Amino acid sequence: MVFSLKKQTQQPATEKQGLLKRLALGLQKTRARFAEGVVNLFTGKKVIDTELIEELETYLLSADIGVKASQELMAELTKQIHRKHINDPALLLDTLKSIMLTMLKPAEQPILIQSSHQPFVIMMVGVNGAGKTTTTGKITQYYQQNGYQVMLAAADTFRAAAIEQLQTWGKRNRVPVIAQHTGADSAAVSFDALESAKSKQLDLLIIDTAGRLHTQSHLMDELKKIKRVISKLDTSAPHEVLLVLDATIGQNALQQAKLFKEAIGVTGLCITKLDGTAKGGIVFAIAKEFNLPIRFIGVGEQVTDLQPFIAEDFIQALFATS
Ligand SMILES: Nc1nc2c(ncn2[C@@H]2O[C@H](COP(=O)(O)OP(=O)(O)OP(=O)(O)O)[C@@H](O)[C@H]2O)c(=O)[nH]1
Ligand SMILES: [Mg+2]
Repeated sequence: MVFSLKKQTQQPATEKQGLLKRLALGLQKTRARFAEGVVNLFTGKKVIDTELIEELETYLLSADIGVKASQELMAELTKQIHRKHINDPALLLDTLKSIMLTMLKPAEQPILIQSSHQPFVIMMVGVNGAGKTTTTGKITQYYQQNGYQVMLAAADTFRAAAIEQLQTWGKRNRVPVIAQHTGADSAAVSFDALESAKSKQLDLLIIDTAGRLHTQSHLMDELKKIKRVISKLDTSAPHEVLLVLDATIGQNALQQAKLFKEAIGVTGLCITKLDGTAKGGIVFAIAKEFNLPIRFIGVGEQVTDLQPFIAEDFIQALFATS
């Protein structure tokens, strides 16, 4: 049986409104640089001419949407202008939004937690400071609220502070954290955690790993070792390798995603710190360049600032008017 959320509860409208508000707040910087400029451009011009098209492209690039995604958006927009005989710039906005939505939609794929995997194992990976541990904590709460029993594994054994940071999240959410001493073998910690989660029949095990550069091959090998060792207990584990990408690095995120994907087989992405950047357009570049689901996005420090990626909500928040 496959289900995305255990408790199939209807999300109350007020809660949904609250999340949309947080999302809009989190995308403020990208909206200020990009969306507001585009809206002004479309409402301020009388005709659709080359100048307008060029200005639009500049806005797209300034938000780090990237060359490939910008070109595709522009080509599709030009096509629709001709096909639908649009000659009023004010009518372009809805067309642009719907083209953007089409680009993002394939990346909207929540993690499908399968009850046949007990536990379902998520492994968090990414460079230093991308937001892996914080995201682990927030995801824990998200899944708990949806009826799952969660366990955490402190496989970042480099620093004592890293273990403590995860333990704090564990205490906060009242979930067990399997940890060893600093310098312990991260694969051994992960193995122990999976064994324990299995015996306790928990639903979800999240393994927090140490930050590493995609160029450090010995550290990438360590991730491969974790995968190899836990697969001895469950041949299908890990069921999700979630790459956490920091949005503030803009286009560099593309290179990170490419190399992590090649090295260890990433199955999903989480894009954090969208609140700290005007480069939120990177979400489009990532959706365009990679055939990878964007599972979650982070738009702030609070727990509700980590949200499942929903393409419609993202566009709505990006162009929110107040
Ligand atoms: N503003 C903002 N800050 C975030 C977001 N996600 C994470 N952070 C912050 O980013 C910083 C680094 O987060 P960590 O979770 O410790 O990052 P990490 O990837 O585990 O780092 P290492 O373990 O050192 O590799 C923390 O101060 C987080 O609060 C986000 O969506 N928005
Ligand atoms: Mg960490």
